[in-house]
Formats: sequence, C-alpha cells, structure tokens
Amino acid sequence: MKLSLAIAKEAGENAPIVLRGSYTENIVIASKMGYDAVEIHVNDPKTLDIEKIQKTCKENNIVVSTIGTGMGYTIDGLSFTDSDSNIRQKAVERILEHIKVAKVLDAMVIIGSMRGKVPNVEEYEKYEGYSIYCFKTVMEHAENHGVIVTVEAINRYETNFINNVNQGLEFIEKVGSGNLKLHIDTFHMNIEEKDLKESIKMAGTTLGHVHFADSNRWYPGAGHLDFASILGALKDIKYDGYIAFECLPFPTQTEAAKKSIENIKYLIAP
Ligand code: LER
Ligand code: MN
Repeated sequence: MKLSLAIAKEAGENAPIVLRGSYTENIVIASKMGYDAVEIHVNDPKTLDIEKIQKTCKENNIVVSTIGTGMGYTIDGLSFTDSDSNIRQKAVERILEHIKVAKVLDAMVIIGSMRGKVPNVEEYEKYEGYSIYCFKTVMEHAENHGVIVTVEAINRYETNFINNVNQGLEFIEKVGSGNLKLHIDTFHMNIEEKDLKESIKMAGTTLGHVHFADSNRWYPGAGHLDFASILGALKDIKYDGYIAFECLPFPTQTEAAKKSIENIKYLIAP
C-alpha cells in the first residue's frame, strides 16, 4: 500500500486538505516526509502547470496518485444530477479536462461531490439516470485515455446519493465500465457502515482508492477509528492501491501531514 497526501493551492478553513499553498513546494515537502504520492485537488485543471509538477515529482521521486475534483461542485456548483442539462454538460466537460491531465500525470480521477445530490427523492430514478448518463459519457473518454475514475461513497450529511459501499457497488454495476472503481473514505464509513472490515471485504477487487481520516476528520490517531483493523481488512483483500490522507490541517498543516504518515507507517510496518 502506497501513501499519498491531499494538497491544494487553496482550500476552505474546514476543508479536509492537508497541505495548502504552492503545489510544487508541497510536493517537495510531502516527498521529504516520506510520502509516495500526492493527491492534487483543483477546481479548473487547466490552471495547473503540468510540466512543472511533473518535473518536481521526478526530481523528488514522488508521483501524483489522484486528482480530486470536488471543488468543481463546491466552488462552481457543477454536478451530474443538476436539473439543468447545461450544468450537467459543464460538469461532464470539467471531468473530461481532469481526465486529460490525469492521463499525462498517470493519475486517477476522483468523482466525489461532483456526482451530485438527489434534490427530490420522489424522483430518485430520474436523477440517478442523469448521473449514470454523465458517468457513461466520461467513462467512454476515460477508457479511451486509459484512465481510472473512482466514485466515492460520501456520508448522508454531505449528499443523499451513494452513501455507502453497497450503494457504490450497485452504481458502478449500472454504469458498466471496468475503469470505474469504488473509492472509500474512513471518515464517511464511520458514519455509514455497520462494520468497516466487512464493507472493505465487500468492496474487494472493485476498490480503487482509499481516503484516510479519523472519526473527527483529523489525522489518523486523533480520533477513535481502529486503523490497525482497517489496514488488516485492506491487506486481506490484497489492496495494493493508494491510501491518501484527506484530513483537516489541524493543529497545523505540517503536523497533520507528519502525524498522518507516522501513525500509519508504524501500523503497516511496526
Ligand atoms: C471528498 O473526498 C470528501 O471526502 C468529501 O467529504 C469532501 O467534502
Ligand atoms: Mn474523501
């Protein structure tokens, strides 16, 4: 299992992005702390200086694991379930831009908040249909570019659409693309799953990406989640992908980044 760290140029005070500031400076910092990868969160991927990021990664023996796209929703309000077809189209176009960048960086693309919410549960199937249609469109491009896309199960207080592993697996089945993988996040799982180990087992080979944060969204070790047991379940299913730390930058961003890797590396290889 490889360890990655969520970074962004800027993020809200309570957004779970660990390092904020210059992408390249934070890539160097993450590498020095021992991370294998960074997870780049960005609203408009066209604003990224890809060549500089690639050069910095190469020089520092680190890679980009994933591109986080949620700012497309939180900043620009783009989602796959919007009632307005123009917004859905813009959301698709934004993800296609992420896929292009991901191909160059050999990274995966995360679809979390941009899959949207269901504004009227009585019309659940209609909104789910909008999302499936958007996913099918982006997956066709992802397949052509050889890019893996992950759909993240997110807790009920942030969305009412795809909250747990079971719903995620059912949704992936409906989209029907081998390049679409399930993405779990321990913070959300703590709210939604009855038994984290059983849910990880259920995800099995469909699991494509993992976010680690403790029960309070701080770095692992700052809350009450049992990361030894979670890592055991990931080992049991032979998960060999990335674990990206998506935690609040508390008490400071540097300390959150250091404690995340320290506390989990110790559990992987005590
Ligand atoms: C995104 O990965 C996520 O987990 C969301 O909770 C962020 O709002
Ligand atoms: Mn997450």
